[in-house]
Amino acid sequence: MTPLRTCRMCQGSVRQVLDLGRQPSANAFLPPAAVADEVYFHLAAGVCESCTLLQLMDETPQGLRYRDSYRYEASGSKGAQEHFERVADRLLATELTGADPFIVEIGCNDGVMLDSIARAGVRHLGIEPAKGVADLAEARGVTIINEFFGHSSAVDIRQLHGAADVIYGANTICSIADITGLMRGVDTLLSADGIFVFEEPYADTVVRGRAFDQIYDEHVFYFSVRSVEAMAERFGFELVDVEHVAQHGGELRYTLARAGVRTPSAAVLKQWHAEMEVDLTDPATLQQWSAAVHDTRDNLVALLRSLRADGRRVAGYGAPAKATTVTNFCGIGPDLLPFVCDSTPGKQGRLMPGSHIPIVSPGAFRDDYPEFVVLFAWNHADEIIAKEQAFRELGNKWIVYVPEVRII
Ligand code: DWN
Ligand code: ZN
Repeated sequence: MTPLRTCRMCQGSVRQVLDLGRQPSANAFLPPAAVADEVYFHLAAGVCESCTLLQLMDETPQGLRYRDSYRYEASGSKGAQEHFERVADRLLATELTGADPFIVEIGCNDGVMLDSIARAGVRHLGIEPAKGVADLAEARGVTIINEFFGHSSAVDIRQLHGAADVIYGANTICSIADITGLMRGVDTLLSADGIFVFEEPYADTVVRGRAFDQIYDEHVFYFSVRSVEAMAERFGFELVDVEHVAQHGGELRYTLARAGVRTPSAAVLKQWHAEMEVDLTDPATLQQWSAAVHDTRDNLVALLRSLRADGRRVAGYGAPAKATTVTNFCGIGPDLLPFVCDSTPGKQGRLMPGSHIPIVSPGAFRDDYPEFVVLFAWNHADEIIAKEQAFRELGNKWIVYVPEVRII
């Protein structure tokens, strides 16, 4: 029988559509001496038959996800730095223009976006539950509080700082399982004509784009225009703009305002029609998705096994959260990939969650190039391939697996 759960947003019935098996918390990069602290859960995605929201069937507690072992630094790529600078510049030019504007970022990570806001002298507050990255944000001069966002924190912030003109989140709103607490918090904190802007993994990229590795414990939801419209309406808001973003393989940026306050852009209706045409809730589409994801697993494992059997030297590049899903779903451990390299200092010397593949620095990778490298950070492919030109010039090859397994 297909497993079911109650929708976290509308209390409708969520039907399981993809099972990715036993998985650890995706960003829990433990040192070798602490592997006994690894906590596992069941990773599976389902679709709500009422509001269409794609979501996890089970979740890990928030407190467990953002422990000291949380090592992701949002400023870790040139592409991300430029992207967040553009976001800040636009908000400064279009929204933060009043006498004393105020912006709040939910999950500001290492402050990569708020850094530009702080340098412009604009009042801001970052809310970041992961202590390690919150400290990095503070060190670069960003004002932060080290906690989770919810209704009670919104009440406190409003009392201390007043209403926010902009509430912003990037890849963080999808991780707040308590949608009611989130939206009540936004309602409390946002000014009468303010906007709530959030950019998040797009259900269409995950399903039809086959980016199944976006599914991990941090991402409780995979939004779409249809599900965000349902969410907005439920809490007295309206979706007034939608834009495509390409930092993590294909996200959507949603702008919500209080219902009736702003005129929705033409992009909202256009994207809504596009979604109706492909219908991501169609059981046949979802079955094909699950079959394609299992094919990817079989093809990737077969390729790595045959390379190893031929005595080829193989490794991984990047230890993103996405790689946790792939390695654990595929059963890829140090026998198939002896190491991965990653530029994040806080991940080096630690182990990939669950698979326990050691993480080394890119310098160690360059010292002795492997012949084949699985590009786990495939969303940064252009930047990485350009940076590692010498690797390819020597005849070595990259392996990618989204949308399907290929050697490039
Ligand atoms: O949604 C989320 C996004 C925003 O960030 C979070 N839940 C967690 C995280 O996801 P991710 O870990 O999949 O993000 P990235 O940006 O795809 O991670 C890339 C990884 O690759 C980082 O660990 C840094 C590393 N990297 C590298 O070693 N060399 C990246 C580049 C560009 C490089 O040149
Ligand atoms: Zn629902």
